[in-house]
Amino acid sequence: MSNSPTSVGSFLFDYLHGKGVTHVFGIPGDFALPTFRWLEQSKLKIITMTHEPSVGFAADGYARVHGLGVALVTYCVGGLNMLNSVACAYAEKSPMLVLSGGPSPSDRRADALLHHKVRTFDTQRRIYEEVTCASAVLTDAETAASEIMRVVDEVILQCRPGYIEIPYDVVDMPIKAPSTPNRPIPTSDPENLAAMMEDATALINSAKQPVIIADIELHRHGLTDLALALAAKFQIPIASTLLSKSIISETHPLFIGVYSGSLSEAAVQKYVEESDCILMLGAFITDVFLGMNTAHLRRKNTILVTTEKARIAHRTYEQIIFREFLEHLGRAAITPRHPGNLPQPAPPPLPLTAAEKTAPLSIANFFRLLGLNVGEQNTIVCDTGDALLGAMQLRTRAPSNFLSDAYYLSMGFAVPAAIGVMAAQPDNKIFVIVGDGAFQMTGTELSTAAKYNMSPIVFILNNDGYGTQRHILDGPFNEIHPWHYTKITELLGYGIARRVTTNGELEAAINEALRANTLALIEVVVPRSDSSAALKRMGEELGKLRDKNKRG
Ligand SMILES: Cc1ncc(C[n+]2csc(CCOP(=O)(O)OP(=O)(O)O)c2C)c(N)n1
Ligand SMILES: [Mg+2]
Repeated sequence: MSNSPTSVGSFLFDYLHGKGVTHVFGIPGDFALPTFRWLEQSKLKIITMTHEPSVGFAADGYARVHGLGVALVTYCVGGLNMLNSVACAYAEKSPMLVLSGGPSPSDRRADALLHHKVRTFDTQRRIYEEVTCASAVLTDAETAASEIMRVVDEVILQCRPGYIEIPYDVVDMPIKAPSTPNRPIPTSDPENLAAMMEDATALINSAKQPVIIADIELHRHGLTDLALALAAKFQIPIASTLLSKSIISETHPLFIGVYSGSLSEAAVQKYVEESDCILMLGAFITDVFLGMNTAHLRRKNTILVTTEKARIAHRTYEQIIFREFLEHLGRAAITPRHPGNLPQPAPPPLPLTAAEKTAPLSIANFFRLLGLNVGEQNTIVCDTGDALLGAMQLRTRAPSNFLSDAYYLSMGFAVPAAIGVMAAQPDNKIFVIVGDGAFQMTGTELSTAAKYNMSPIVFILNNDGYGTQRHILDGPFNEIHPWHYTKITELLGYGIARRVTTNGELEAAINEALRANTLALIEVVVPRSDSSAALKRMGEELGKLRDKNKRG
């Protein structure tokens, strides 16, 4: 791609194609239509959706399993509508690119009162600055190609969203495609890295029970295999977090379970919190990581390394490149461990007994039956609420086949994110787990599954309202209108739907859904008072915290 005549639009989509992008998610509008035309003529496929928040979640879901997701929307009404989804991608480090149509340079000069304009022509870009790592408005065709490359490369490097606004006329302008610059690869400060390796080796070698918490940055930056190799070499057990669940195969012999403070299984919490050397690799130390601040971790026992931070106990090390740290640690003089009896996170689920088949459903049995049916070709996309907390105990079968917005925790993530996952993994059967409340936010995006003949299995956990909120503070505000969820397939004219209230009915519905070559929606009715063990623990811990605060 060098110095050949092209146009801004053609260059943009060729460049994205070269970065491995196969699909773009979007909704058109007049400012974006010319860009849509270039997209349609490119090698990329278009998936048009029903609502911009869903476009953002779809691009994010695609990015989480494929790398670099792209959303194309129109100016302000589209871009600003999508903001929450982009904020989610920013908070959870997902590499997505926002392309927005925009006014032309001559509109800007005339200061016209153009439709969709909010306050100034730059309002949308300025708002996006808070949720992106790089942005550009392509008002000048001469610099458009280098600006596109700068933003896209930064998104890939930082794994955070980027923003490119494309004026509706500039996109058609002819340009010469520049040659792709070679970016220097950043390196660590050698002395700091040597000092850190010495301190890390000493702490690990002196520890009785080292443990690795493998968090999401490993996955985002393609470093999971390096972490896994050093864990295997030195026989150090590994936990994941809610956000990184399944990046390490949950059937790996060194895997001990999902850690999230007191929300974890007791044995996992005990193992991690009794450890005298916790290697937090790529960790976001958020309140969710800390089990809603119920964790008991002592900083003197921790090694924290991310793309942004390197710290051992109370000492920080400047300019340490995460990849180099992992490579060096893998070669360090560390004595391999004999970890002995490790916590067994989730025992293999037992099939239903005859008596259990007619019993009413519970959240625990929903996850048990799911566990019996999840295979290597299934990717699970989870929404916020008990869908997520209950899934903590679910043992997945293949690496990186579980995703959720487990830190930003925006409801409405799962159904549209699954659209992105299905575009990226057409051969996998996708399971969506979503609460009734969250489904009411973006569930109608199943329209897009119908439009593109996708066949997910969507489990709506119907506990008659905002169950999670009820554990924190109950009131009439946690009630929702009870929908006839199974009517949605009728509305769409696509798919099959079942409402199940017993274990046996759920088992039959799952079997039917696995065979169906279409969308299968299963409304799983559970008692209002029921919840997963993790949600019960969260309610108890929050209650204790409230009592403590009341006592002052
Ligand atoms: C977009 C958004 N709005 C509000 C919330 C606050 N919130 C967190 S959980 C929850 C209730 C979720 O209800 P549902 O999807 O039915 O799941 P359940 O808690 O019942 O398992 C709410 C309102 C949120 N996380 N995201
Ligand atoms: Mg609910």
